[in-house]
Amino acid sequence: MAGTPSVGNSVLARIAVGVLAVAGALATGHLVAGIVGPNASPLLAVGNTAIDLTPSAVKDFAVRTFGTYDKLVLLGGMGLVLLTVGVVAGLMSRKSPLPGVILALLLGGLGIAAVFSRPDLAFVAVLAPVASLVTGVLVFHVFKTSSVPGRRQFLLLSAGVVAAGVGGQLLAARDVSTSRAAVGDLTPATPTPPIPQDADFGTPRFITSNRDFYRVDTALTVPQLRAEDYVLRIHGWVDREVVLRFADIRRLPLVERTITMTCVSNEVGGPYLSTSNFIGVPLRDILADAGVKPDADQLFSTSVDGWTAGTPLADILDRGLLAIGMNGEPLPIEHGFPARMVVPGLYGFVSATKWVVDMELTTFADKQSYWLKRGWAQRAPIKTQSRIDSPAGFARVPAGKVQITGTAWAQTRGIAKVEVRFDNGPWVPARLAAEVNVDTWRMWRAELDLSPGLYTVECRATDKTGYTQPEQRVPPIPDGATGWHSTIFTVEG
Ligand SMILES: Nc1nc2c(c(=O)[nH]1)N[C@H]1C(S)=C(S)[C@@H](COP(=O)(O)O)O[C@H]1N2
Ligand SMILES: [Mo]
Repeated sequence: MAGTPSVGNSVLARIAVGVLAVAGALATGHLVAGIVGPNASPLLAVGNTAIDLTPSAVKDFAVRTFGTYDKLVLLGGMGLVLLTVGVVAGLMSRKSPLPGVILALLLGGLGIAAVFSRPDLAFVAVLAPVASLVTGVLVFHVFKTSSVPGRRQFLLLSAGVVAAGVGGQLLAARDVSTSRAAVGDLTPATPTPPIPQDADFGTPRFITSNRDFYRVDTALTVPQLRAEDYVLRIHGWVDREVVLRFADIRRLPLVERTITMTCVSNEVGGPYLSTSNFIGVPLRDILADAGVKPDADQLFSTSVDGWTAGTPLADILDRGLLAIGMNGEPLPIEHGFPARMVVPGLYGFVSATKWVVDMELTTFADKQSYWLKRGWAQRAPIKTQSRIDSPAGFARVPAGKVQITGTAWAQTRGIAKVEVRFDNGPWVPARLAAEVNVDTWRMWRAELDLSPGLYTVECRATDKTGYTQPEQRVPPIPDGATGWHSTIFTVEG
């Protein structure tokens, strides 16, 4: 046979076998994961483990460079590497399937190890990487012992691979959206007061739509947790453990609160803040049932995906919310369905655990949360800040009266004053929109007659304690950025 120019030995055919093995393995794993637990999909399990093991500096770089697409880039990169390895193994498996089989065993083993390391996966989840491993081995083995695929066979198998992948995706999404739809509208017993007309100037709107609400989390794909399966355990330094299911929470008197959430990684002028009417139960009420022992000073919360946050108990008891709704609807899946925490005035990384399933009453001395271990602060109240929303950077506006609009926030303290200045000139006060409550952002607007030219406008806010945000720029790590936001624009002649 050696040297015979048959299809069976062509380089292209060997490459096809390698690609088919890798793609087939990933797709069958994804399909099985659709049934046993979406995050068991080998690519995702390995990717999520990689994210948790990645040094913070690399993670920061990835987020800065790829923004919201950082996870797609990671998944795509992993896929490319796997395909390349598959191609190499395909080429090497010319005489014997052994290189391919070894590759399948190694990668399958990696998937199995990753699944075991994920806190959100049950034992059955291991079936997903096992399915991948078996598929990989079979593809290499079958195509060596019989013959490599003909074109027709290859097309059929490729179609099968795509169908398995898409099927897995549909299965994963089906369950939880059905569960969320079944929850229906949420009507709070104590609604938030209506938002006054003059709370915003049009853009951005005072209430952020659920779709536009910023999103930040470490999850490679959104954790899929059905309301029916949801269990929240409250334990640690309590008189008695409390276990709440979703139905239990829903039956409690629901309150609604208008709150502006902010991410600590928001740069000066950045987009990571949004406002919503959150519906839920005050954590104070839930913790009263558990009876918190006096020694506890931290509420250590854990998400179904293993992410953790440590929140000062005092803030939790004062104004912490176990939220199940946003703007009248159940929480969107990517914002923590079926339940999350929200604590106004604290950055999300120390307070806003999504898909929260465990709350342990403990001390800061005893337990360290996810980002604390990675160099971020333990205490992280939201800093007084302001942002210019229009004109946009480098915009050209007509001469005459020029409108500068923006946003300011100092959750729990409230905004007292916002000022703007042009080209280092004197500070002039902006007009503030109606205040909704001290836990929300406040819109502002300044109108000035400007002659044609290039302008730099800056803004700064003062909160109700009399504190004015400082000029000095500090980066987000470890406890939030500071500095005045500025924008350059042109007034046309
Ligand atoms: N499970 C989980 N919850 C999480 C996070 C996370 O990575 N995983 N990120 C936190 C951070 S840093 C922020 S700012 C908020 C963002 O909430 P949002 O995505 O609903 O805006 O969620 C918090 N809750
Ligand atoms: Mo955040």
